Amino acid sequence: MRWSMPSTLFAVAVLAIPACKGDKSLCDRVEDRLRDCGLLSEGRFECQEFEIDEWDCLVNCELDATCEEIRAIECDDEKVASVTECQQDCMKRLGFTCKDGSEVLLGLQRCDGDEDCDDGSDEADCPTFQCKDGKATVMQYQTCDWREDCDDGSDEAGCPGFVCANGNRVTADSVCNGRRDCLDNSDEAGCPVFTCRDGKQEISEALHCDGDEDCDDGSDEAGCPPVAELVCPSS
Ligand SMILES: [Ca+2]
Ligand SMILES: [Ca+2]
Ligand SMILES: [Ca+2]
Ligand SMILES: [Ca+2]
Repeated sequence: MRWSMPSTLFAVAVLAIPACKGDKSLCDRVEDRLRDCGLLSEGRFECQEFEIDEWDCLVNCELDATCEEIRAIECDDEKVASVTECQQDCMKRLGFTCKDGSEVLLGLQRCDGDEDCDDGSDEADCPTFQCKDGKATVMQYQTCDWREDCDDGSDEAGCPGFVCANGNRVTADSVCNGRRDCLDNSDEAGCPVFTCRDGKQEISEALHCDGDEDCDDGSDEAGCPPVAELVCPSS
């Protein structure tokens, strides 16, 4: 059986993922666990969250493991039976098993318009969306995919994201990220700024301590905490 995702804690930070559970975010819990086990260097833990139930479940399996087991997985790329079993259970419960039983996919790979199963069963019997004007029916996965598939554009109406001043839509995380995502730059309007050491140049606060020098004098990266890295004992 094949699995379609890597599943190590540190990959969370690199791949950028999951949802919140309880008071602490998954990223915080991953950071705490890696630190408790002495597997993380000092510094800012770079980790981004987004919501995939399976990922949350997969990571939790590893969070429950002992430090020794986590070290084996993260540093030595070893499989730990109890963690693997737990993760296979996550995929069975939350994922989609191809009809021919050959593969288990992430739930979001079901009806996403790409055939991921060899037998194409992940794209069979998928829901459709009726355009508001009643003229056409498109696939559900074509709603909120940033392309107008209905003549009246109703498949893209009311979708999440930020609507630019010119009416275009960009993802919610485009707002105040220091990059121009709307052609009219309205996604960066009124965002906090960082003043470079020369006192003249201003850049987006989002670019302060982001690892790249954006001020001409590089002062936006001066005195920033280092980025935490995975530490593997040499023994
Ligand atoms: Ca698919
Ligand atoms: Ca669309
Ligand atoms: Ca932006
Ligand atoms: Ca910077």
